[in-house]
Amino acid sequence: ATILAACTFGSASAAELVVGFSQIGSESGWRAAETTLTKQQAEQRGIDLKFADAQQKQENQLKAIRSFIAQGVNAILLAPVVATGWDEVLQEAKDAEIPVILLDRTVDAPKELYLTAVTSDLVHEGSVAGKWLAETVADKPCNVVELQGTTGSSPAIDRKKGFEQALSGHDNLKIIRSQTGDFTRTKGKEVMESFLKAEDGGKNICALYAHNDDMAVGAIQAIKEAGLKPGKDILVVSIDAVPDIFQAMAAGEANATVELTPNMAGPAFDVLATYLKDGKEPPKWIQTESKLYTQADDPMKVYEEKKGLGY
Ligand code: GYE
Repeated sequence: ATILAACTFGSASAAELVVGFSQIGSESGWRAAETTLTKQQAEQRGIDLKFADAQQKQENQLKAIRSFIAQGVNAILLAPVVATGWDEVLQEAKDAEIPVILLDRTVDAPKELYLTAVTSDLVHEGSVAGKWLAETVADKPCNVVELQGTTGSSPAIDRKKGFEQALSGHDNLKIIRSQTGDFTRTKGKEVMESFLKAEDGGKNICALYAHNDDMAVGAIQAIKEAGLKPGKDILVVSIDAVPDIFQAMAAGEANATVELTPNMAGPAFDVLATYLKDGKEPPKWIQTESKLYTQADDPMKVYEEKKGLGY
């Protein structure tokens, strides 16, 4: 069922497309940029984007998807807040012949229930961060604290896995505390404060690994308020490469980040147009790049470059 009778299989073009986007929320600077870019990409392609912000609640995403199905949209974009609980609603979309494209996170559901997933290699991101830390500390004993992303989300699960894989074999590196900061600055600061209190004011902590830059920026504040130097007393490595982490790097308060592009919608809309035009199924995974940035990469120059890209 589609909104526009004219928009039947094989004749759909971007000009006629109505796409529902179930976005998680705006918990981080990265996600806000993804939303901005998705709206820009839809605008440029003449796509009518129906946007729904779930305030980080899965039940709101399920409601939004069912509403999109009832509206008879031509396709659905879904950034799934957690990895489980999607099979039923994805089956309903499939039964309604509405293709679903996953953005930036994956789901534990049969692959035939969605058209494709546009994501980075989340395990690889964690291992890039872990390898950087292992090389940086060499064989010095280093107690690591970890701020995890949203509990049950594929990035929290996979970034933890990749980081631990990179640390295996380096017995001098030990993760002594690990807790979710829900990908937000506020929670990242709060949890880092508790880590510092629990670890003798932070004297016992050599490094922080945060699953995203926003939690790292919050934690940097907590480290400073505890009278320690982030980036020196406690090394800081995170993921996303949002502008603010480059400002922290330029100030010597953060050390490394792994880049995640916020432009997931561009590739998604490209494969969707091809699929709707001639039924050509894309691969089930469209992988975006992961690049390591450190203080050696002229952080303020990168900051300026990033400022224009949706941030
Ligand atoms: O790293 C974080 C956002 O799903 C991979 O979600 C994405 C993550 C990203 O909250 O900033």
